[in-house]
Amino acid sequence: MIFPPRASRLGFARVTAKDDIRKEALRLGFDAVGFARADVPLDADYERYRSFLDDGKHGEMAWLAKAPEARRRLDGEHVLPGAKTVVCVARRYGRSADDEAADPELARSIARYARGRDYHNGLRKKLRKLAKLARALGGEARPLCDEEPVLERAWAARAGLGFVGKNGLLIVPGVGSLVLLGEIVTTLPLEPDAPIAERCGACTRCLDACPTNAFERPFVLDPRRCIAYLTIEHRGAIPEPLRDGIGDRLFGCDDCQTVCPFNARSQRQAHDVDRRFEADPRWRDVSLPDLLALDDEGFVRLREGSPVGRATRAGLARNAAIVLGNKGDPRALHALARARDAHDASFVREAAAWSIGRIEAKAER
Ligand code: B12
Ligand code: SF4
Ligand code: SF4
Repeated sequence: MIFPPRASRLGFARVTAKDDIRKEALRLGFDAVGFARADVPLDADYERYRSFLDDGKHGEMAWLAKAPEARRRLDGEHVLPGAKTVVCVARRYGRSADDEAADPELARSIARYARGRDYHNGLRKKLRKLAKLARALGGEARPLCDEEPVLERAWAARAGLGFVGKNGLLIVPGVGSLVLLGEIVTTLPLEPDAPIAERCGACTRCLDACPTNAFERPFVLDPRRCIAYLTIEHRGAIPEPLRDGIGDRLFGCDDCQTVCPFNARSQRQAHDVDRRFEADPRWRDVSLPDLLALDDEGFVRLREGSPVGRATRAGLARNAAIVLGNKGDPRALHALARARDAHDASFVREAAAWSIGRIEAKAER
């Protein structure tokens, strides 16, 4: 349903509330905006999410099992009483291939979304402004960004913001999948946009490129094999058969997006990307052996304003040990031996011993 026409805030054009919100979202710097009905539950996606949990695919991400109903419905006590519309937005973080090639070496082993400053604060600020406008237009509104139990991709797909590709990511036509999603849920009844048909065709590049074979089949990921899960969310030892596939990835992974033709096209074009996504210059001064030996004070400095703190101090040391082992450089042996003998986390000591074994075996060969 279209909200009744009304005079714009400037008073010289008659526009709808939906147009006002769309324009404001674009003015705030979002790259795409879509509108979905919030009062029709996400039944098919909810069923997929339930079987995901039943199969234990959430691994150690216990928080994914909390408040399941909120994932199906955004109204009532779940997110916002009387919710009628979800306004879904996407913010691009993928920079041009030339810009990324100039990033410090260590930054290039960090997933693109996490190389710069933590995106949450910037995104939340913009979403709060959008929610303020929805309130000024007469509705209640609540901004959401990664902090609520919401199936963000499923809502974004319903809102026609893009389509879910075989790599499971939301792909925005003309922009690609290197985007972060956010929403505002509002009681304003705004006309929904039509979903976009999936456009992968016969392509299977993402499935073929995944270094740890994390896709069970097209569209269906087993997070427990995904490098993003293993290096960021998983606490403890990383299963040995998956270590090789981690290669030089220290934090997160972008392979199933790097190979996607929808991103290649968009990375060739010049884009206005928030400076907060540029690689943090601090990565020039940090090495993998530094991460192995990080103490609490050093970790606090490193995580300041950076998303990498989510992996925890010991998690970063574990990841650094595995990357050093995969690189096979004997110059790392001294730092690895120190970590094997003295690190306070047993799984870091074990990862360092594993890496030493790999480097020595390589040297013998
Ligand atoms: C937990 C989580 C993870 C976990 C698990 C991911 C997973 N696939 O379940 C891990 C740590 C592995 C992860 C990895 C990454 N993540 Co993550 N993650 C989340 C989080 C917090 C919840 C996802 C969730 O609920 N998963 C449970 C499953 C069941 O739901 P789902 O993945 O959303 O899938 C639904 C829809 O895709 C839908 N669907 C729609 N159409 C179709 C069609 C078919 C045929 C099928 C089968 C399903 C389907 O079905 C599913 C159930 O509803 C979301 C934020 C959020 N609140 O949604 C971010 C989010 C999905 N992650 C994001 C990002 C950026 C990443 C990484 C790229 C980070 C990185 N570079 O390392 C990788 C990408 C890995 C990948 N190929 O998916 C972005 C994705 C943006 C985008 N363009 O899609 C999100 C939306 C965060 C954000 N606010 O921007 N992530
Ligand atoms: S993020 Fe990396 S490990 Fe995870 S599914 Fe994509 S390619 Fe595989
Ligand atoms: S790489 Fe190919 S199959 Fe995978 S998401 Fe992109 S277009 Fe779809």
